[in-house]
Amino acid sequence: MIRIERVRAIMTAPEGIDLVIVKVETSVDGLVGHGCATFTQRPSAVADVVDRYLAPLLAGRDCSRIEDLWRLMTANSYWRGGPVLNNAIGGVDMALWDIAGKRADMPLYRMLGGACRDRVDLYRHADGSTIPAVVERARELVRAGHRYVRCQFGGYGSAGAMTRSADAESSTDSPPIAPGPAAPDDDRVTINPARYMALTVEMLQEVRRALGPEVELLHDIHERVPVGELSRFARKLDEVGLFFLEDPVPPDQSGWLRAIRAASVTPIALGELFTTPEQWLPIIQERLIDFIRVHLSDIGGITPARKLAAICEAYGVRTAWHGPGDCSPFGHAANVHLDFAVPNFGIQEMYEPRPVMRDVFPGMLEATEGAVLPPDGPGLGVDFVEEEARKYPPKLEPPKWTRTRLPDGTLIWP
Ligand code: GCO
Ligand code: MG
Repeated sequence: MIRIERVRAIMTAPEGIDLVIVKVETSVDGLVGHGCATFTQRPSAVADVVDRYLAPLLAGRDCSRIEDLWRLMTANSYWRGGPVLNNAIGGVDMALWDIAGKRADMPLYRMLGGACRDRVDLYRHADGSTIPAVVERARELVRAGHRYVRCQFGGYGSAGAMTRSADAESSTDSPPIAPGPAAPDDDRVTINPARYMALTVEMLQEVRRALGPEVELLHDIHERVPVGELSRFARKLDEVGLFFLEDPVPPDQSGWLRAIRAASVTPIALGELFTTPEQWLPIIQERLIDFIRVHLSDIGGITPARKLAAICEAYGVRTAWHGPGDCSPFGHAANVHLDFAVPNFGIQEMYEPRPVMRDVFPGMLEATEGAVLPPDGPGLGVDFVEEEARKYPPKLEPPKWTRTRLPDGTLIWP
């Protein structure tokens, strides 16, 4: 039996975004696994759960009993769930799958049933503070081979969108555009939902005109609009023919999906903020969403995500796992392995990493012409150079964009 010897969390920020990596060492010299436990808003809380609670719980146990260990880690706190506990468990879970793949000398997707497709298509973000800038960026992505492009005008909620020169002044208050959480921002940032919706419809129509009918367009509302106004907005977007509209409602307002569905035919992707089955089961069973886009480590890793994918398959819902900048290459790899293995894959979000990431995470999955090919290394297929990671200490400063307000000062509730 191969035992778990040591479990540790390592925080690092090579791109200025705090990442949390979990490293699991085993009784076999050199046999280690890694996982992503990134909760960039509260990284040290996750690291503490890993180091103080999960490490002693797991030491000495059989590393092959992934399902049982997942249940043990989850039941062990008695009160369960939430992004802190789930990320800690999710990071360990990915590391255990990584180890299982290395032992079998197989890439993870082959252990999960093998490839259902030859490549995994990705979407990247075309962001800009003017409509021509968004169109130009979208064109560049298409020229580089992308078939799916997500378009945002002036950041989430369009606070930084410039339509007249007078707007340029206020553009310094612009909220970050993805992978934005690390960008500077403060409480003064406000969003005007009516302006955002009008500008976004105009922007998406422009992009559609410029790129033609074949490119798939996506847009992230990022829970920035009062829920009662979403039906009208979604209906206006119907003529653009979006691939999907992302995260219209916060997790506690899923009841509004029925109204949006009734008003519009635009497909809906939801769930980057979900952490528990109670949040996704009813809306999948009622077919109120077309795509599930949970963040793998936020729901507890690969073990629960496989089950979620299978439930979605039964209801005709496709996957679109969350793949932002605040997700390490281990998290992106876990997404992609599942993307290959599940029949109901929809699309994968993957941000474009900076070159420094290759020094810290050798072998990280890279995209060519808008897609990733089947990874061939065993397990997740990504490595980790701890000494490099230590050169980029975490900032431990929560991003400020969650302080965004409406013009009257009301806090936005994402
Ligand atoms: C997306 C996102 C992210 C989130 C971020 C929060 O990629 O669709 O909405 O950019 O804002 O992950 O930390
Ligand atoms: Mg999003």
